[in-house]
Amino acid sequence: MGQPDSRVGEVPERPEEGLPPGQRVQRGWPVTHYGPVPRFRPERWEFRVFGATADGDKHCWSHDEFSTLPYETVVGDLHCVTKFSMLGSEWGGVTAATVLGLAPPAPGVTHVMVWAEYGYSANLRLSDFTAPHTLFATHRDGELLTAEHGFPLRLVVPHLYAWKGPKWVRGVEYMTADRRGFWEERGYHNVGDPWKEQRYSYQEEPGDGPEP
Ligand SMILES: Nc1nc2c(c(=O)[nH]1)N[C@H]1C(S)=C(S)[C@@H](COP(=O)(O)O)O[C@H]1N2
Ligand SMILES: [Mo]
Repeated sequence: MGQPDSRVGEVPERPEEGLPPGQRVQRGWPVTHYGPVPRFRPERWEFRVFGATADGDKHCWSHDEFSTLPYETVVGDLHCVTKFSMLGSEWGGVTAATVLGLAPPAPGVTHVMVWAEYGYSANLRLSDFTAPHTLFATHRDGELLTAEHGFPLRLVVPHLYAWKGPKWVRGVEYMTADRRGFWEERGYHNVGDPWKEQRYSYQEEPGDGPEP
């Protein structure tokens, strides 16, 4: 553990195209999540970057402030571990790289926990988070996200299974050691690469997960 450089090579520069093994394309865009859809209250909403930041401070953006960050688009697929895939969406929003630039992590950071409403979370290797196509999305194919798809903000990590992309995301915690998120604690694979069919935690190999 604690050797992020050795893992950077595993993250593709751009998400691979096509259908990962065991997946199928379905018409439309189903809604998949655990629990209720949160109501968006702009005056209570803030986006927080905390944990092991370079300056030791917590960085917060109100919804108005977050809306002024540069808008960029990436093309990426959504692969649900239940075998549904949606290919070739254009996601618009703020790249993780932008957030990392505004709130840099401390040198020892190896992983991040992305936090959403109601305590949903997903852990990512820092190398997954810094990938150029990892994006906090407000839009898909030019349209604002609907509430059930994560409005006002969701994370998209096109090279991993979609549970790694929290809807209703509220912040990022920089971590100096790995820790399992919501589904990773409930039997899903710690890394979640769909091209390797890393679906369940029993498939994990040494180095894929936090030390017990
Ligand atoms: N907050 C939150 N985000 C979540 C989930 C969830 O349960 N809660 N489910 C994930 C899973 S398993 C999938 S497949 C995608 C589904 O996104 P969609 O409903 O927009 O298709 O959201 C992901 N993000
Ligand atoms: Mo999923």
